[in-house]
Amino acid sequence: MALQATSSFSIHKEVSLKDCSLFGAPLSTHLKVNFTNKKEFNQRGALKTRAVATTAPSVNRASTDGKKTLRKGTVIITGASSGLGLATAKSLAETGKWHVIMACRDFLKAERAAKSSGISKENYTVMHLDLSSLDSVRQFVGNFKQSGRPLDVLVCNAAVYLPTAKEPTFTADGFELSVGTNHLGHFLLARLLLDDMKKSDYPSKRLIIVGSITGNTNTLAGNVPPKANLGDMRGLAGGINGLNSSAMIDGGDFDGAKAYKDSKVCNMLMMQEFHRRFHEETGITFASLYPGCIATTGLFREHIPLFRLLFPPFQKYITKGYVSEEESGKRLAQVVSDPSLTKSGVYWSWNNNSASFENQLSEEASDVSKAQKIWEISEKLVGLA
Ligand code: LMG
Ligand code: NDP
Ligand code: PMR
Repeated sequence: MALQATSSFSIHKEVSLKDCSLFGAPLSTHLKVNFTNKKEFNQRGALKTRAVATTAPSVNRASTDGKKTLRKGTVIITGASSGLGLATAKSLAETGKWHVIMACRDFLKAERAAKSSGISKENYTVMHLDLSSLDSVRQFVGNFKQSGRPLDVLVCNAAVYLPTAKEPTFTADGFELSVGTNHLGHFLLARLLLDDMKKSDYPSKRLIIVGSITGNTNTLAGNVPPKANLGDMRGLAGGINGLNSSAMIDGGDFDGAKAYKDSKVCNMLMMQEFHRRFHEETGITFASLYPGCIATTGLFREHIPLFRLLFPPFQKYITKGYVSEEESGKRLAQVVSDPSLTKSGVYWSWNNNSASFENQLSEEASDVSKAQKIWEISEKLVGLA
């Protein structure tokens, strides 16, 4: 069965209403739920087991009481100036175990956001990154490498959503803005930073790409029109530039909401393709997630005011899919650092008790040949092949 989250309908035939949580009914038992015992899996506990196995002792530093402690991890979070990214940065920073690189397009906004959410200075650094420019992505990678910090976890979180746009807009390199930013910018970033992650001696290295329920057509939310559909990817192959090709991946007419959902499908497919290509060789954990419906974030800034007014109560009281920014940040922080979430190739979701479980992706979002094809086309578009 393909329940996307407890907070959503599955549209699978066998699922009855009582299996769904739209109206708060309990989760059916065949859902694989991962109840994490936080005390059992705290970072120290993980270190004890890992310290034996690791061959890279520099991650362990002797503390005053003679016990070894894990060095502070370094995590890059794109789009950490608001919403989910900011909440995750806060959640990780306040553990004192992470240094967060806030990779943001608006330096001042990010600094202000970090300060006003009370993230202490020693736990974060803001670095400029505009994902809608491949030059900026390369520059960011250069700057990060120069900083001399190791890279332990990369979180591809930033996104734009342009549901009311009548005409496409484009990145500096001429790609339709939502797919160009959410998918292509992140694809180049992750590819260029993979080597740094390989080199890191941290016990659990992770590359996380934020996905969403709305890109998954095996759910009710994924069936609200316009639906994600990459087709045969002729538009992507043509450069999604609206000139000699369509601005849409499938080659169709421009639709901003669809472009966003398509970009999320690309995000989820790329996570799996990274897993297939690099997990065994590098030991890096590749993961994606649906953090819940964070109906109050800046993601909906371009939507009409009436939608912004009604969407949060609709999600809170009707679909029950709503989560606060704080709760969503805790969820993503778990995928970054929880020692029990090290499985690679997984798309995580949470049930109503906020317990994580491995969710099923839609047919398209788990299509191996599409993933391979997008990888190859994207390599060409961002200048890697
Ligand atoms: C497209 O439109 C746009 O064209 C495109 O530009 C882009 O924005 C895209 O996906 C993004 O959407 C989709 C459009 C058509 O959807 C809407 O316009 C609906 C907006 C819904 C958001 C808010 C709904 C507000 C409802 C009122 C709630 C008020 C809150 C009160 C809380 C108080 C509680 C005590 O969408 C469709 O075509 C819909 C097709 C899907 C049909 C599924 C129908 C299932 C119905 C499920 C429940 C709906 C509510 C029932 C109310 C029950 C009352 C108790
Ligand atoms: P927000 O708009 O609050 O956050 C998006 C972030 O991305 C902002 O910090 C924004 O920067 C940044 N960003 C946008 N464009 C660029 C760019 N060109 N370069 C660098 N950064 C950029 O939205 P959310 O927090 O809701 O979204 C975060 C992630 O969560 C996205 O991947 C989204 O798809 C996903 N998601 C969200 C859901 C929700 O319900 N909100 C549900 C499922 C998934 P700035 O602050 O400068 O605008
Ligand atoms: Mg959707 C049944 C559960 C459910 C869930 C969990 C979401 C999540 N949505 C659900 C249902 C519905 N939505 C229904 C029944 C409708 C028709 C009334 C509906 C409509 C709707 C709109 C118009 N929903 C939306 C929109 C948006 O513009 C949002 C979007 O598609 O952004 C791409 C959105 C979302 N609904 C969600 C989530 C998580 C989103 C937005 C964020 C995202 O996927 O990143």
